[in-house]
Amino acid sequence: MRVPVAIIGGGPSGLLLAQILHLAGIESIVLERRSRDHVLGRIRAGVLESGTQQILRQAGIGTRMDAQGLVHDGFAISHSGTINRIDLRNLTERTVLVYGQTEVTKDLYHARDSSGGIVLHGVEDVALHDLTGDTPFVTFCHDGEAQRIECDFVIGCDGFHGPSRQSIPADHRREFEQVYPFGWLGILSETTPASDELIYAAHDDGFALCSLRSHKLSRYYIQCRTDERVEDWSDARFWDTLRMRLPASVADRMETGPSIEKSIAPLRSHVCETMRYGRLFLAGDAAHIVPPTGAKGLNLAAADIHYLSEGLIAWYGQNDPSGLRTYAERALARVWKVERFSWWMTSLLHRFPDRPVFEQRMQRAELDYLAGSVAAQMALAENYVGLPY
Ligand code: RFL
Ligand code: PHB
Repeated sequence: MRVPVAIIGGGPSGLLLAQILHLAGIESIVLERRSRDHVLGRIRAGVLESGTQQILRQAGIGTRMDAQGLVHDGFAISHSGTINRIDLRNLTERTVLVYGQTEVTKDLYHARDSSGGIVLHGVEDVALHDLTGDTPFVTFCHDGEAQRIECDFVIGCDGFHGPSRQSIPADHRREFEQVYPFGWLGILSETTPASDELIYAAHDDGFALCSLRSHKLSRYYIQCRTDERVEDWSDARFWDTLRMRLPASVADRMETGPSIEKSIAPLRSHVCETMRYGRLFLAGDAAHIVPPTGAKGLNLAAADIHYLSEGLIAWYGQNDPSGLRTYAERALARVWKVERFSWWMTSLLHRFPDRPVFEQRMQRAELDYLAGSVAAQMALAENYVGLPY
């Protein structure tokens, strides 16, 4: 089988690229290890920058997002019994949209089905070959049969654990990583959200976040230890810990109920340089991970796909290789800025187990400074709504 573009991974990065290429008349195939139900069952990101919304609209999948997404003009940061609002709209004249990754992925699958594009689910043993030649190929197993796809380009959209990044020889890539000494325990519950806007709470006991998916569906996170298991956390224990970490005015009127999903995510920062090797291009979590505190992972994945699709469209449309040649450089320039912001927000709001007392005081001083300085709030807000393209 031969297809112009072989995409490994059917998460948001892979599906978005397939959709944009389809609109430009470029055929692709998406190879996904998991079932569609599994991909759609993963509860992840919730906040879309305005630039990401624009990319999704241009890709023709903005209708449901615009109808059902919740526009957020600001969010709150609480610490030491105080709550301070970051007024995104006033500070930046921009806003963010609360619309779950699950919904974005659903919209992308729907578009893929409507266009008759192929997503092969349940593929195993994906391997990438001849990446520095003119006709790379991908081998894999599907329905018990060995298969081979020849293509012009292989796009690695297979997340942090996928095989694409590892296919770049070690002496051609440099990886930068920081693993944080805590994770996030998240739950979804059919309860009225504690607040119309997100609340990021820094507390001596640990970080907490109140988020939502709709007026009836709440998403909450609490910082937990990396060695903890979901089974150790009953719903009652989760709610007690969450309430303790929130300002009393919020905790006292909070609706609680059974969780319908509960999971623990480790936190890491990771960047792979380069994002290109011959005819292999990496995008999204395959190339970089940010801790979720700044709500940036999905947005950064959409930015990669924006740059990469421009390069591929110029290659096929005008025989112009410049976009592909500069892809890694362009994408990484944004990646590092977003890594910095996500790392900063994580450091500001979490309790680090071994942080020296002096640094704990620095953290508190920074939170106080942020609460009282429009300039500091502006720096936070312009990153949160998304750096310009
Ligand atoms: P994904 O979503 O991991 O998809 C990769 C796909 O590749 C498949 N795959 C393979 N397929 C074939 N063969 C193999 N050998 C394969 N190995 C893997 C996988 O099954 C999967 O389907 O990466 P992608 O597409 O780059 O998308 C990235 C985003 O999913 C991620 O950055 C965000 O979810 C991060 N994130 C957030 N991002 C935001 O922008 N805003 C947020 O508010 C936000 N909150 C979050 C988050 C991530 C979280 N977790 C669980 C890490 C909150 C959390 C808790
Ligand atoms: C979410 O709603 O899942 C969410 C929101 C904001 C974040 C991270 C996750 O920073």
